[in-house]
Amino acid sequence: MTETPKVVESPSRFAMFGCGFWARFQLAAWNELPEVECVALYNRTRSKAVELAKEFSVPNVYSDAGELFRNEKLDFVDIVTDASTHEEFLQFAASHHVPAICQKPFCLSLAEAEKHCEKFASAGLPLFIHENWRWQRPIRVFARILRENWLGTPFRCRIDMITGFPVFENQPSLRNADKLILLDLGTHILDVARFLFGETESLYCVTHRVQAEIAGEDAATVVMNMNQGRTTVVCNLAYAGNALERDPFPETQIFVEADRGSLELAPGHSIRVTTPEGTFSRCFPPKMYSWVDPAYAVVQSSIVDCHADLLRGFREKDYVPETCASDNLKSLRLVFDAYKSAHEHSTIRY
Ligand code: 89V
Repeated sequence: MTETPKVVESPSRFAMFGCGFWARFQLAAWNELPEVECVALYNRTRSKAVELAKEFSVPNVYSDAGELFRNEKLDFVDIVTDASTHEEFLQFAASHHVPAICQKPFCLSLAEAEKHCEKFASAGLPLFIHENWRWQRPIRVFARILRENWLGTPFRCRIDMITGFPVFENQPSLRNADKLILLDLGTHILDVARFLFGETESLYCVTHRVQAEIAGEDAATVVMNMNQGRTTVVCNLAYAGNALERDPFPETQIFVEADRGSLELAPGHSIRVTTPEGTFSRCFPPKMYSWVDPAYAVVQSSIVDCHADLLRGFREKDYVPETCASDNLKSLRLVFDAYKSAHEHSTIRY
């Protein structure tokens, strides 16, 4: 599937669909970028859109998506609703010939995601996925060090995101999600694994539900063979880290062992390079925008850099953003294959 010609010129007028927990941060992050204007907000419950529109001076509010598309002149849409409604809004965007950004997880099945990729590509419309985790500052630095090859060939990597943070308080729908941690967090972490090591040769996954009162799995371990068979990558995910001495939320911890040394992303955004000569370490904290919640900073700040990359994808003719839909499809495939592996106790080979 090839990426598509660009249709957006700056300044860019967009509408946002969804006014839940993430919408406020999404809008604040758009405000950090020049010549982007949110001209309309949609929410099923109109009052929530009215409230957010007032806070961000957005001129128009809708609870009818068809009406919004008929009335507004848009350069793109930003879909921030939960994944169960992505289908509906992507259909609207495609039929009105409007480029789209869709929040992760892109879709609730791979077939659905593939269908949208094909539909947008054949209409010559850009479709990008808002996958921000790989845009976290410490993860960008980590990837750069790995690529600069200070450490030789990696043979093992552990990526941990284990927390007891009350994620259901901010995002109550996650409590009822029958697919939970792999779809909500695994989309991010498996995408980071691809960002660091490229494509996967095989995958095995085990899942658990630790908290009895939720619908889905809240712990998962995914073991992958990556980097052309050279590196075993283990992703440990849990929203049920109930006995942690220090809860690292929302920091990802990464440890890479290579033939000439090791590289660690440790709590406090500390990057530590260890070779036979000793350990070199430095902290790479996120940029603290006025609107970020300090308890969520490294994640929320990364939204700005993710937006900037997607915007560049709309504005520059030959630029394909890192998290365009056809690339994100590869991360999403790992998520659904992880469910398959856990269900069948089987190894998935590519
Ligand atoms: O960023 C996310 O996708 C959220 C999390 C709880 C990890 O912040 O769901």
